[in-house]
Amino acid sequence: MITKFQNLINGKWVDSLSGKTFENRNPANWNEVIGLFPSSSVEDVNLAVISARAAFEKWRLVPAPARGDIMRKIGDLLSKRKEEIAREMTREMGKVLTETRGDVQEGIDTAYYAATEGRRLFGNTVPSELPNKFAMAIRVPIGVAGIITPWNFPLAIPTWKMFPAILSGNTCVFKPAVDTPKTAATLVEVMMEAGLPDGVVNLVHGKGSDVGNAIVTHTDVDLISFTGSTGVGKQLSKDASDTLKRVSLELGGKNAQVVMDDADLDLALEGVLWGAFGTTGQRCTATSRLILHEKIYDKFLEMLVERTSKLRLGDGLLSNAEVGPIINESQRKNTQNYVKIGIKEGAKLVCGGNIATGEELKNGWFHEPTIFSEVKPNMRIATEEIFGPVLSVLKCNSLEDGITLLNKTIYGLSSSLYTKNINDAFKAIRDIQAGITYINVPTIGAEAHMPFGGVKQTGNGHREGGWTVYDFFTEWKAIYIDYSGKLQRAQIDNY
Ligand code: UN1
Repeated sequence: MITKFQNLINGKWVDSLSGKTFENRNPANWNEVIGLFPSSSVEDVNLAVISARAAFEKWRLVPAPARGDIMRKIGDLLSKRKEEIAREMTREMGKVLTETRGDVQEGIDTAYYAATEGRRLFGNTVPSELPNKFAMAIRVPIGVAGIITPWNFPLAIPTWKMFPAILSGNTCVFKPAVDTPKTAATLVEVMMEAGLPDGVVNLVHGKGSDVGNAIVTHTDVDLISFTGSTGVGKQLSKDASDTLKRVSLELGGKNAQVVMDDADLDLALEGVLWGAFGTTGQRCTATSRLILHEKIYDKFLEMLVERTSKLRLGDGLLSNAEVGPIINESQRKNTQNYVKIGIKEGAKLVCGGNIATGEELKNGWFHEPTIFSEVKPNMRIATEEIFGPVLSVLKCNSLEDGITLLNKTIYGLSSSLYTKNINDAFKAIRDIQAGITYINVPTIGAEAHMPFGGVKQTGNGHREGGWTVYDFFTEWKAIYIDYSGKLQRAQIDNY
């Protein structure tokens, strides 16, 4: 018996109006169906937006500390259910259990941060230029937020967006990726159980071309927060411009780790293994390029290939698995395609490169962790986001050269430098073009209370995480109160 899931609109679980559904399968074993989910369309989105708009008129009046109390309960409930949600997430999208536990933890951290922000949401008071006049600026909620999220962090990323949105007094229409609808349903269930009023969060399952597009172009949706590919982000930005929505885009990356000749090589090795092959390379923060100083190039490459070839592929629920499957067939094809491109471009395939075989792997979308050496900066495998377990290795001859190579990309999300030289570290912090720079840390592992986002074509200037995301989900209102009892004209009566 296959479980059938529903949308959540105005606090009620409902089918899509068309009654159509889509299937969700386990990427480690495609014979296992996780469930059937509504294949929704524009009419379902319209109902969700009506619900969110009506809820907004009440929710915006709830004091922010009281909204924060609900966030705290959400954090408590997620903590209680952490293990269960992590297991279900691994079954749904494949990454290994230690990582899905981390994903849930990131959601818990975000909930507790939001809870405390309910007692901050600081504004500013400033002196007026006129006597007996008071000036302040406060943050106000904006309205209905469209939340469109990817499958690689099926719990954490929706919480990065929805918790600050809701804490700030907005309401949400949430469209999760079609590969991870179950985790999204669990998250929304937890949010409702914690006491959110009906309509504050609405969940609409379905494709980006149907549901996503309907949200983006809807005249009564005020803002969009999207994480996904740069291609989709660019189109989304155009589609949203007709209604002049505020849009936050978190897009692609081609993140590099630079290893200098003075680095602790064992540490740098652990870093790149985790950065490149954690989440099977499917993070926007994944290490996709490794830039090695020429003096340690051969030695480090040898160490890396030896360790990478021993990484254990497997169902993420098994305790010995280190690398799970790729999310789906088309992403695995995409990875295979880049392997072909790399070979054709003349890079040297030194590890992996194939679809994984083996009895326990044969029904999943597994792919060997793959390394190319002798990669040149202009090759497609050095410039395009692959979003799979493929690492391109380049050579540099100095810190400056390493940073120039690192910056040679249209993206700018995460970056990493391994060195023991403090002067080099600070020069790199100054000159690397990225939203996140790690020193002696891999390119992955951002913490929930820090700004998260990138420069160049990784985004459009907004940040998620910490205090910075609240700038996106609130509008500034400037307030003047004159208690002089007479008309005082700014810029005129005082000069
Ligand atoms: C993503 O890849 O989209 O920094 C998010 C990290 C995680 C978040 C990644 N905390 O790798």
